[in-house]
Amino acid sequence: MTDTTRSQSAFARAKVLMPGGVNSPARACSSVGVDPVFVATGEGARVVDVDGNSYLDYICAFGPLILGHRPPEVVAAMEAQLKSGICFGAPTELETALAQAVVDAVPGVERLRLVSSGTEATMSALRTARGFTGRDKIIKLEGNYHGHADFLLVKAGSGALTLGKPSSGGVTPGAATDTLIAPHNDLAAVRALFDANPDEVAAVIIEPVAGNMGVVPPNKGWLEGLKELTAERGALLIFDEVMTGFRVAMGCAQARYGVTPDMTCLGKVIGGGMPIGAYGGRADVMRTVAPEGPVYQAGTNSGNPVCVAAGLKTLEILVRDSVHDHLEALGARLEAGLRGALAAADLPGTVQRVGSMITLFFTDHAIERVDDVTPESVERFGAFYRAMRAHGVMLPPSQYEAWFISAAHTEADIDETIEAAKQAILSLAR
Ligand code: KE4
Repeated sequence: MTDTTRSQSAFARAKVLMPGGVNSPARACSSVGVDPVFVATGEGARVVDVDGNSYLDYICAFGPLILGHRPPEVVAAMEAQLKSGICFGAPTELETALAQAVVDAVPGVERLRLVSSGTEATMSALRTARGFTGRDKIIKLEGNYHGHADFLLVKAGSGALTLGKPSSGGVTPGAATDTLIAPHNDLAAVRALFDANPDEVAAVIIEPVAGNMGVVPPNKGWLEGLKELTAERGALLIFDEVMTGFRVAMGCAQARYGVTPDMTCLGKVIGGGMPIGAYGGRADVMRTVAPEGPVYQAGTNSGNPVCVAAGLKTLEILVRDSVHDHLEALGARLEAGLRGALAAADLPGTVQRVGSMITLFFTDHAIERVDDVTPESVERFGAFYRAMRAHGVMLPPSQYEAWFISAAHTEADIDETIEAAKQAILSLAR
């Protein structure tokens, strides 16, 4: 039995001061029937908790740590920047360099604005789309999570779904009134919303590979159909690539699937673990953003040089070391191992993966939309999570999250994970 004495007292103290003892509900472990452990250090593919227990880490900070914990060259780049300054409230050439790297890599981004989180990126992209089109309504897909802006916390995924509150308290009817919802992977339903709201929809925002209801790849024709439909109806197509950006390919999901959106939201990987976000797209659309245009958006830490230095070095390493090829191989190895573990235990399960994002669902059917996830799967995932943590493997604590593999993971780590999964799944099958 893993000793978690110090984590338990740390959790007790934290809960006095912070709601749920966490600074993000996604960390609360509320749906997996166990308390969170408090992390002391991270190195490479591993984290160590305050009781000294070591775990192979597949949270990877929910995506940013594509190179693993404390990659030496990224840490060195941050330390070097610190010798010049932390933040200035004035432009730096570093920001221009990161903007150039994103524009060079991402098909749909001609110009962009750096911000400090994925929430800021999506919120600002949608304000820009509304300013550019002069239209009020937006379409989002059920189970997609785009951060916690009021009008996006409607049928949201990730922690909102995990807590069973996909539409948040405190969001007024007025705030959500222009947010239209369709089931994910359902083009007819999106078309029907356009038909019912002619010339009123500013944008469709979508996770091109959904990661916030677990990993749900796009059905054949889904992305292409949305591109065609939005163009036909005068709306903008926004890919929320906060999670998939530079994770599933250097050109993001839009390059992997060959569908170029009008706008793109980024975060996570482009900050190398530091707070960051970005929104960008067609040059004509981005001219709508202040100070060039009427859509206001600002931020004290936007383009923070230390964050940008970490992100720039991360993107450089992704290319130099062909990291995505390595991640694809590790992802395929883990996927095959999990499928083998389910078959050996004769337990129903579905493994869904895109590159180094992967989720094991305890269902006997594929997951194409959020309603395909069953209460039994959520329950069984909780038991699986607890068993895996007991075997020294740290998964994101929800059936509705993606697991992330980093460049620091090795084949041996993957094989150790598969062995742990075999034991965990066998314990479920009993
Ligand atoms: P942040 O505001 O958390 O930086 O980004 C919001 C966001 C936007 N779009 C997508 C596709 C996202 O996945 C996210 C954030 N992802 C969650 C994990 N599923 C972050 C973890 C958390 O909320 O603590």
